[in-house]
Amino acid sequence: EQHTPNSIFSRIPGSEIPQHKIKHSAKVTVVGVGNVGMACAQTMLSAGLLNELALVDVLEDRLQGELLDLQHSAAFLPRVKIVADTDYGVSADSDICIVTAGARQREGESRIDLLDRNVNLFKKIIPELVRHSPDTILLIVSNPVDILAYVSWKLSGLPPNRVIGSGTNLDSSRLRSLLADKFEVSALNVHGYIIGEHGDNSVPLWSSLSVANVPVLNFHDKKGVQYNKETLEEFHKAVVKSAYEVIRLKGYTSWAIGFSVASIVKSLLRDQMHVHPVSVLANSFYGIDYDVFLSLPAQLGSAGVLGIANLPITEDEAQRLQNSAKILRGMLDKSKM
Ligand code: 6V0
Repeated sequence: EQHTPNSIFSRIPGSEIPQHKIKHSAKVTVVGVGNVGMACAQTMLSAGLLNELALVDVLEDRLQGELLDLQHSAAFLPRVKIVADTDYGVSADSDICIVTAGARQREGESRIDLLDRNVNLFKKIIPELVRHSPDTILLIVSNPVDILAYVSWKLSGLPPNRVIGSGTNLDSSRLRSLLADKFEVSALNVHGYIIGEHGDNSVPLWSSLSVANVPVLNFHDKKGVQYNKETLEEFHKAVVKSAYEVIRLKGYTSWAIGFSVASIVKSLLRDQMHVHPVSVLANSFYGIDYDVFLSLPAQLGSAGVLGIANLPITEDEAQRLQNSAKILRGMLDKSKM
């Protein structure tokens, strides 16, 4: 496979030749009907993206309660078939399977122990999903999302274009909304990516950040504040802190991740070819030469990941990205995969 860094997009080696299918009927499964799973379901339903929604969880009562509650909204939504079961048969023939199931961190539990518990859950969940929907795209949301996306790729046997983690799509949106406030402009006109690991070790790309195509680095805002690297790093810190702040205040995060997932689902189902920073198999991109999942600017369509944008990034940004990759690979090597 030809990997040409001087083209705008390159396909992930090992991915399928994309078929651009217009789907007339879209089925999505959500595994895990907790705060995040239900925010995803609600946002996708409100956006009118689905013809069928399947919910799967291990908690029978919660599942049936959420099913009834959603079904009672029928008079306010386009017609959607909604089904729910603890049995994965209900997920059959899904175009996309979203996994938000997860164990929560116990007091005193290390990240790696939590990871091993989640890996054990995924060993049951992923093969079941793929058995019932061999043509599906997996969209992983559970944390640590980059690690679990890699685990899902391995467990599923799917080509890499059909395994995606929600990654830094959310972190990037948080950054864009902060800057939109400062520059008094729509967040849609703030163009920029946070890539790498979702969360604390994510990598902001200041060199390509722009507002309405004006590069932000070294420009001034209305109050005369110059946006140098140091100022911008404060924004990155605020982005990282904001997730903890939401959890401190309301106990979990849900709405923004719900909208983030719905935006990814829209690009996939409607073959939008839109670029999202999401977690993908990063081997052969940006100097990473081993298997690891982390967020890169990825073009998404009905075939999943169509290509990775070959953004020119600085030495420093590349270094941070490669460090992020090393940390993730180290966690994978330590886990009982
Ligand atoms: P939650 O409210 O505890 O929901 C988790 C759900 O998973 C519960 O309903 C469980 O019953 C269910 N579950 C557990 N085990 C299984 C299983 N084996 N099969 C099916 N269902 C199961 O958690 P919440 O919804 O708040 O968070 C879910 C996950 O999303 C966590 O891992 C979070 O860390 C992660 N998030 C990821 C984000 C991202 O940006 N990637 C953002 C927010 C949260």
